Amino acid sequence: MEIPKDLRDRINRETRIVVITGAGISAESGVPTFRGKDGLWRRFRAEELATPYAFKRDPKLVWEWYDWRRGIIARAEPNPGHLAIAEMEMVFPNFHLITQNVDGLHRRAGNQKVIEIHGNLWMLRCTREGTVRENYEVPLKEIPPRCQCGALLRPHVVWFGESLNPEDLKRSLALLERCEVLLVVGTSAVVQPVASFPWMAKEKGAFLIEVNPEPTPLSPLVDLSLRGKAGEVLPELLQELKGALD
Ligand code: BJW
Repeated sequence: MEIPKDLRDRINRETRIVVITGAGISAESGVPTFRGKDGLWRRFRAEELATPYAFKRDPKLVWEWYDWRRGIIARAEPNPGHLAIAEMEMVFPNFHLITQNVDGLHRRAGNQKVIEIHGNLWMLRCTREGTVRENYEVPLKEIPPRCQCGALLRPHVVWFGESLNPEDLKRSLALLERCEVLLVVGTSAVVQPVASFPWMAKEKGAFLIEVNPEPTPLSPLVDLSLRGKAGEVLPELLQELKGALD
């Protein structure tokens, strides 16, 4: 891989780099993505389960889905794509990561400057009190799990039709406004508002890179399209970025 000169010219120790990731970064760790052929659980699509309406109608079904996913993620390990992004944080002091993933694998890989913009499935929230606690029980003893107060617990994640945490959103928008290089990895770029983030960064002059084996609605916008798996492309890209510092 050789990166274009206009990208190379932007790279120095101070370059403000933002990475946005989606489910594709964890695919090589064995975590199923949401859309495409891997996206089905039983006969349901994510859009039918990741909603407050689905939870209200059938909390047991929704929790069975999360329990299944927690089981897979508990056995999964960060892959070379996660590790390359963790190393980027060490190499570039002005690096930030915005992930749509709720699996926690970026933190396990070593990233600390992470905004988990759709939440984290190892955190549970009381539907009555709003209190949040960690829970790593796999499988869950009780489905659906309950708070000591008797109310249902729900995953501390953002479902369709729900607002994102305003503080996370504000921090993300501030990072996008100032970033010089935006790397978008493993997302189908259809779920809002994150799908709009690259457009905002581009408008402010960022250099956009996409890593995905498939084209997405973002592909026509980007300056550099790297077609391939994150676990293969990102370690190479990291070497190129480090090489540009010499
Ligand atoms: C690889 C790979 C490899 C494979 N290497 N790559 C404006 C217009 C229209 C609609 C809306 C709008 N604003 C809001 C909406 C409604 C809605 C929305 O966007 N709907 C669209 C589907 C149309 N958005 C919301 O409701 C959001 N809330 C909001 O905006 O509040 C204000 C508001 C509400 C209502 C109306 C208007 C305003 C909240 C969205 C929350 C999304 N939640 C989920 C579940 C989180 C919890 C959980 O995980 O259980 O988040 S849904 C699911 O999709 C999950 C993901 O984070 C998200 C994105 O998916 P992602 O990561 O892109 O995965 P995939 O599977 O789609 O793609 C994987 C990609 O990887 C593919 O491209 C592969 O090719 C690639 N790949 N292997 C690299 N090895």
